[in-house]
Amino acid sequence: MTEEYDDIILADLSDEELIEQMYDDLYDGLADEVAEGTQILLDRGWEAKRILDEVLVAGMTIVGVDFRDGILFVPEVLMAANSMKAGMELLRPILADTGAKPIGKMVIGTVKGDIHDIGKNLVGMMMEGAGFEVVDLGINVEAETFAAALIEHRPDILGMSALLTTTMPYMQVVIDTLTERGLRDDFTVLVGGAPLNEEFSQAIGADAYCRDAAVAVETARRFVEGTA
Ligand code: B1M
Repeated sequence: MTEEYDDIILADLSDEELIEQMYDDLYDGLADEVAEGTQILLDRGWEAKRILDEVLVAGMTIVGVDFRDGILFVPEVLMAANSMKAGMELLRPILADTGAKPIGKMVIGTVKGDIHDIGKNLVGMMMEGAGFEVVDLGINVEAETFAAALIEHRPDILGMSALLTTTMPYMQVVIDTLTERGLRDDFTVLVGGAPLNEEFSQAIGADAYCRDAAVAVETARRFVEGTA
């Protein structure tokens, strides 16, 4: 998909052309261009959530398909991920902007062995936007670290993310650790990530599986309000 970009002026493109170009720029790992395109769409009045869903997440889905099919490899996908993050950084203040008092607190992290963090970051941003205080433990988080953070921060919700079939079972290790410490019932445990499903969530003793960031927000809200 690599093309010559020198004479493309993003601001001169129509919305449709710009989005196509941003898919290409994301695919090619051009972080500055993805950020510029994101800013142009914001300036044209696009809602942050729409840019996220229709441009950044959709663009990353194209990358994911070619990664799966062996057309793209880790270094290229890493650059694509960094480009997506460059766009997300511009959306973060808008998505996280809520004048309201926090309605709850969440500790979130990607489990041990797993370094995928885009989905987790997105969940964190959307949770902040919905009025939650979010403590992000980052990637590759051990059960002990989760337990220590829960004791320190006393959140309402623990959120765990895993993108690999090989790392999702570690969520069970975390839950077992909390159970051994007598902490499990003090928190709502929400889990998410592409390879998970509701059945898995129930099998490991989580409270709910969240298909995406919007579902995570809705589910967290219901648990905090006691309507789950
Ligand atoms: Co990886 N990778 N990757 N990768 N990577 C996947 C996940 C994969 C499906 C690609 C593929 O084959 N099609 C595949 C997993 C296969 C499997 O296990 N079933 C895979 C693989 C195999 C690998 C490596 C093993 C590759 C290798 O080294 N040979 C390696 C593993 C590294 C490790 O973690 N130990 C690896 C590495 C990488 C990169 C570093 C290059 C990069 C990550 C960069 C980063 O995150 N900073 C990367 C990427 C970018 C991907 C894909 C292409 C995109 C993931 C993503 O960011 N999606 C991915 C393919 C794909 O999913 N299409 C792939 C966008 C994001 C918004 O969606 O993360 O699903 P997602 O999050 C969603 C929901 O899942 C949910 O809400 C989010 C927002 O709506 N959600 C939650 C997520 N977490 C939640 C937590 C919650 C609630 C909801 O808590 C309450």
